[in-house]
Amino acid sequence: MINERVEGLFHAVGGGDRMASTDMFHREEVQLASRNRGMPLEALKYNITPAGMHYLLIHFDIPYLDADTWNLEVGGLVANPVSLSLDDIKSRQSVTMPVTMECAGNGRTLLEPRSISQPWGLEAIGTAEWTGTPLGPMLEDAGVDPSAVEILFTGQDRGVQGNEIQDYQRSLTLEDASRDEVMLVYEMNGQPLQPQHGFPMRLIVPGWYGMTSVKWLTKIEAISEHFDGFQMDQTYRYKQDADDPGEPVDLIRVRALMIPPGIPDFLTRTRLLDAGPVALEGRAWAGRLGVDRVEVSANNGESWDDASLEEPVGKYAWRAWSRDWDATPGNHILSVRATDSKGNIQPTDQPWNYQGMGNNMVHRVNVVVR
Ligand SMILES: Nc1nc2c(c(=O)[nH]1)N[C@H]1C(S)=C(S)[C@@H](COP(=O)(O)O)O[C@H]1N2
Ligand SMILES: [Mo]
Repeated sequence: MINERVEGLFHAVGGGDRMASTDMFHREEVQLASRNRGMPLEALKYNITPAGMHYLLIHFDIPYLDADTWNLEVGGLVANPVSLSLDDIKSRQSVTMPVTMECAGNGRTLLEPRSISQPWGLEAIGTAEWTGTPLGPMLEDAGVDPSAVEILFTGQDRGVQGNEIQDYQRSLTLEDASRDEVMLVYEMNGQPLQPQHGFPMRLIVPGWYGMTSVKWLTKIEAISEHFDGFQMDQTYRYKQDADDPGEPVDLIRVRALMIPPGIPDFLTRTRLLDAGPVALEGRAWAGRLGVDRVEVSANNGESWDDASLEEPVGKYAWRAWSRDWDATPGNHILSVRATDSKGNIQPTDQPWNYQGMGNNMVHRVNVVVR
């Protein structure tokens, strides 16, 4: 379908100023938060996140799709355009891979000021075991023309964002789309995809922030130029202000999260612990890279101690970390930070940007010990 500009149809509570800088949340943000749940951080306990605890991010509506009539068009600059049924795709080579997926907006509400959008704390994360077929061999069978530079992925969902009526679409360079780990998947944790996770089929691009893994996939096209659609060139950009074209948001940045220790206070979620030894634990990941180091601080970052690491759950999945702490009575700020295999370390200060993307600032947890 055609994309179309529409001006002045919708009026957001945030008005023209799409930033907020207090703990007051707009109704629109709360509305998005109840549609797009996060993974409760206690679920960091699992190697593979149970499907019902994995985070969700859906821009428009969840389309109602019938697997019997659904098909996938593979076309554009290819020698052999095809229309594939779900059975056609299931009859191809099958792979199962654990992948840690994170929304690019994870950590957005911790930025000051924050961009008005899906108001994530730190829960836009999950690791699922995805089953499907590698995309590369399918592109080979289609016979992608040498003049093609990108592969464009179109989802069935349609809506309005930034005054533009659009299908949800993202592209990858031919090189990125052809990497071994890129898959078209029809199962999550051994079950058919749930409607909200892209039934009957979605793309999974390990190592990239989640926006690239297009759900409810209906079309794959080889194209001769960079795709400049809304979800590529208007949003998912590291921008400093509204007019800055910015740089594209792409690979997942290194991050560690802690399972909140002790028990929570219902409203504030501040943790209550008894004095004595506490086993602090959590998970760390770095997208396409490995996690080389995780450190924990019990004095708000004045000093850091190395945590021990378990083997990663998969090449593109998180690894568990743990460190014992001797809790003393009083209020403490616990912190955790990770370093990736290229030496990138999580920042102590916010890596602020206009859209609230890629905020991998260290995780801090307030605890009260008695
Ligand atoms: N078609 C379509 N695909 C989509 C989206 C969407 O809104 N529509 N959201 C993207 C974003 S921003 C993220 S973070 C992931 C979330 O995948 P999940 O809901 O299965 O965790 O899906 C991506 N794929
Ligand atoms: Mo996302």
